[in-house]
Amino acid sequence: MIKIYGVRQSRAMRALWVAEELGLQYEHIPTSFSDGDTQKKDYLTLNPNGRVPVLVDEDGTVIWESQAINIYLAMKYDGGLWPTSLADQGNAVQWSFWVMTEIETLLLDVLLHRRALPEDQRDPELVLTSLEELKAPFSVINKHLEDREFVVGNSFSVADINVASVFSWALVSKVDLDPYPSLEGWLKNITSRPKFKLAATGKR
Ligand SMILES: N[C@@H](CCC(=O)N[C@@H](CS)C(=O)NCC(=O)O)C(=O)O
Repeated sequence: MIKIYGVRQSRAMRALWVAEELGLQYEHIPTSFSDGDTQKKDYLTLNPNGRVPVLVDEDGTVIWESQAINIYLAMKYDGGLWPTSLADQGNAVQWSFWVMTEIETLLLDVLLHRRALPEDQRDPELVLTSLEELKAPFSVINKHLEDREFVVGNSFSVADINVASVFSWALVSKVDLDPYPSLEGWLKNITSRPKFKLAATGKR
């Protein structure tokens, strides 16, 4: 059976979301990254980076990097998450790289320093500079979504999951999305899917 390693309060949630959307049978192994589980010898043979998530497919294929796992699952398992045209497939990869390189680190700083870290370890200046830097890429996707319902093509795909799973940190950290109404509307729509909630909370 497919195995997905990583607590759901981590980037493993992304892989759980795809697995749920595809209706896959899988085993969730809630490996924690805060109590040393990811540094154990057996785990490091799966992912030498010592991070979650990791996917072990039923044929033994091992994939790490959350967005790569999602693309792999969408490509392999029929469920409509992998776009059909080569152009849309290329764009799905493009937006997945984009969200990781242009958005993720900055938004993680906002999440950590506005919400996740203990108050005495937070740096409000870093939040302000990160939010400033995010204005340009936020405007890029806001414009892209002005005349479309989904990130790629005309239907929900792995591109929506990969981009929304990073942008969901903006919701948790209460980033003001009013200046980006298309982004905000799309994000609310995608994160209102029952399988998003199930992957994030474990509750139906
Ligand atoms: N780029 C990687 C990042 C993975 C990552 O940093 N995961 C965190 C949890 S969300 C982790 O395992 N951290 C453990 C550590 O840094 O030691 C991905 O998207 O899969």
